[in-house]
Amino acid sequence: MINVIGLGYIGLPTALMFARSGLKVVGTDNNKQLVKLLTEGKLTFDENGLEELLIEAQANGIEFSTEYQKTNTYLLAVPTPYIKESKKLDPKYVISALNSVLDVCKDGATIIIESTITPGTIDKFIRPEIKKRNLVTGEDVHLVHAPERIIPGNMIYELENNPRTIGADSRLIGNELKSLYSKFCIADIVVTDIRSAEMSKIVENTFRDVNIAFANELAKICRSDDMDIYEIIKIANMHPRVNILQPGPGVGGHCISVDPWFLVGDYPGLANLILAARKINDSMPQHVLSRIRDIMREHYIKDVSKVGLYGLAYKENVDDTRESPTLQLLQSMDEHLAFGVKVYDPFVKERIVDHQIMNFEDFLNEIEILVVMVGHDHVKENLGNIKNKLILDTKNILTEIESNKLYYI
Ligand code: SAJ
Repeated sequence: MINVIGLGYIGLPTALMFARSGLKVVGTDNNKQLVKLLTEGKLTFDENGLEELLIEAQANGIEFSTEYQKTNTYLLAVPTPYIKESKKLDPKYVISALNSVLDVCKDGATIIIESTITPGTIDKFIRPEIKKRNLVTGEDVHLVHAPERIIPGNMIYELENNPRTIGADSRLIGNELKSLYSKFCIADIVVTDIRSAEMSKIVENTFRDVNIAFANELAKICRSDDMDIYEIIKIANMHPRVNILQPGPGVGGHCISVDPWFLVGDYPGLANLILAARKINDSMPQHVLSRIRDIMREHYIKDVSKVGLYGLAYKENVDDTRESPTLQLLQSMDEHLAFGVKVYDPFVKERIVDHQIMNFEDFLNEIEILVVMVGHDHVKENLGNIKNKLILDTKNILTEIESNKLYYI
């Protein structure tokens, strides 16, 4: 039996995939309400195909509980937040989950950590906890780091089809885990050591952050000299060895906007390019603000409550709002005492910010300037309803109607 600890964005889909593949799975979370809902077959976040997957996993006997189970395989998918001031990873949830596992696990159990951790976390924080109990890694317990790689919106497909990394102390355990994950993952699975697994995960997300920062910087350059960034990226990307990502209103989500900070925090003075990229991406909401100001001036609009931000999620077609560029922008407006901007997101069903309007029509009736912060399909399906507004399209998704872009007027 496998006990999956933490039933959030990563733990839940992974637990369901193991259950669907025929393994006995118990999902554990300390949130009683979540456990109750899942047991009743209800989900707390939207994801393509997740409902069907839950039904199949339940048919295969998956159980949800607040209790840690006595077994020989554990998978930890608990949050690893970062400490704002030091930019370092805060391992407190992993440590407490580990200790709860150590309280109940069988001799020789394998503990898989899927949560994103910085290089050295297992050596610095996890092994000492095991040692404190006079247990020996490699004998009493085996440690594995198997970082996840799935992208919200396409999680189930990616769980099955993305290559994976297994970091383990011994080849034997690494290969055992490779067969375990092969129950649902049909792509290549690389077995390596724990530090390489830790570092490669952070490197992947940092690579994407740096690439997006490059696009965002180019966008600012192009705006300052009246060039069309989208045309330029399109042409440059026709070169077989160039692949520049897209500029936008900033970088959100719990991964790409967070993981590079771990390298900055852990390697001060060495992570210079990475730090510069983070700063560029973090400056983008401010850049959007200056574009809004341009448009307001140009059209003699003085009342900020006539501005509507479309999208609260951190990216298209998901309801996840963590670190979203819109939230960053709202905070910045707040600091500049610019209150009253309207907000709408078709995926976000709860009111999480001031002046959030829950109905699209009401939202459009209140505003003159529509700022598209997120490229949900919903907005592309409503061109007829929005075409009379002044539009700032920060994602360059509205090609059929007239709109201002981030980078040129
Ligand atoms: N973004 C841009 N321009 C682009 C692409 C993305 O501005 O060209 C923005 C998005 O709008 C969003 C942010 O970047 O605000 C991040 O979105 P994303 O789709 O690039 O990535 P995430 O955060 O949803 O998921 C990433 C993925 N990592 C990589 O692609 C290297 C995913 O595979 C990881 O599993 C996930 O981080 C994670 O959990 O670490």
